[in-house]
Amino acid sequence: MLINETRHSYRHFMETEVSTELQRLSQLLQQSWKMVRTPRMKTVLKVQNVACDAMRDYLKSEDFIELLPPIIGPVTDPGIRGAKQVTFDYYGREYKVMSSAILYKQAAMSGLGKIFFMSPNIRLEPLDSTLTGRHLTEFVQLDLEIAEANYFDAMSVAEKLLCEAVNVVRDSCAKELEELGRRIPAISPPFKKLTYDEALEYLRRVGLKVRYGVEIPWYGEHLLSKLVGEPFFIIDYPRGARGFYDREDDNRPGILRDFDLIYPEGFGEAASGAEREFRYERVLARMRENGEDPRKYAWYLEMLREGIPPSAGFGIGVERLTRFLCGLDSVIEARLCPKVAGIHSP
Ligand code: ASN
Repeated sequence: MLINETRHSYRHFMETEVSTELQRLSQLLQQSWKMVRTPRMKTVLKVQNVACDAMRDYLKSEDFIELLPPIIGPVTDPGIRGAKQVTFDYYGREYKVMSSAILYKQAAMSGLGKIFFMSPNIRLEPLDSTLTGRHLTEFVQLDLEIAEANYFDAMSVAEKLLCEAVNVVRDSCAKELEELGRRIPAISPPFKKLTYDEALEYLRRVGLKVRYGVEIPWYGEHLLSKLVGEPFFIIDYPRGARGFYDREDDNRPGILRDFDLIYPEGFGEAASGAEREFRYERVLARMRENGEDPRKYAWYLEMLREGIPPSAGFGIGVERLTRFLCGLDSVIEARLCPKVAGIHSP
C-alpha cells in the first residue's frame, strides 16, 4: 500500500513538476558514489568528523552516556511533520524503521539519567522537500535526553553544544573552512527565545501568514533564520503542532513546553526538543487526540504506567549542522550517497 501510494505520487510529481533543477539533481545523485572522491566532499566530511567528536567530547564531559541507537521497533515517532514512516514486515508483524528514537530515549534515560545516541533516522519526506537543501530521507541526529530536567535545561545544553561544535571547528579546521570560503558567524549563549506567537507575529509583519496552531513551515523558519541574524529558539508551540510526547504546560493549557533551535543566515532549523509528557493518563489522552492507536504503543504505555522520571531532550541533525558549519547550499553534500524525496539513487 505504502509503496504503491509513493509510486503514484512520484509519477505525478515527475509528470507535472519536473524542472531542470530536479533533473540536474537526479542526474548528480545517480552517481552519488563519485561525490565522495571530490576534494570538496573530503573537506566537508573532515569538518563533520571534528564537529561530531567535539559534541561527543562535550557530552561525555557532562556525564552523558552514549548508547548504540535502536533502528527498528513496533512503533516510532509519529511527530514528523508531514513525512511518512517506513513500515515493514517483521516476522508477521508490522514494524517501523526509526523516524526518531524518542520513545527509546525515554526508556534509556529512565535507567541511565543522561543519554545520547547518534541515531540514523528514515523519514519519507514529501516530494516538495526535494530541492529545499534541508531535507534528506535518510539522516542522522544526535538525539539526547536528560532525566529530571525541564525544557530550559535542555535549551541550555543545546546552546552550549552548538557553541562547542562551532568553536572547536573554528580552531581545528581553519584550513578546511578557508577552502570552503566559509566564515562561521560568532555565536555565544544564551540564545534569544521567541515564543511561537511572537514568531508568527514576526512573520505576519514581513508578509507571511501562518495559521495559528500548525507547525511553522520550513520557508517560514528560513525567513526567520535570515532576519534574526543569530541562532535563536522558538518556544511554546501550541498543542496539536507536535507529537504526544511534548509536555503541555499545566498552567497554560494548550501550550507545549517545547522548542526548535534555528540557525542564522537562512540555514533554518538546527534542533528540536521538549520537556516530556510522562504521565500515563495524559499521554493516552494526547494519543487519542492525535488519532494514534494506543494499542500499537503497548510497551511504551506499560513503561509509563509503571512510571518513569520527568525528562527533557532534543535532537540536532548532523547533516544540517554540517551544512551550517561549512556554509553549504544543500545537505546532500554532507553525507555519503544522500537520499532525497522522490529520487531513486544509490
Ligand atoms: N529528537 C526530537 C526530540 O527529542 C524528536 C524528533 O526528532 N522529532 O524531541
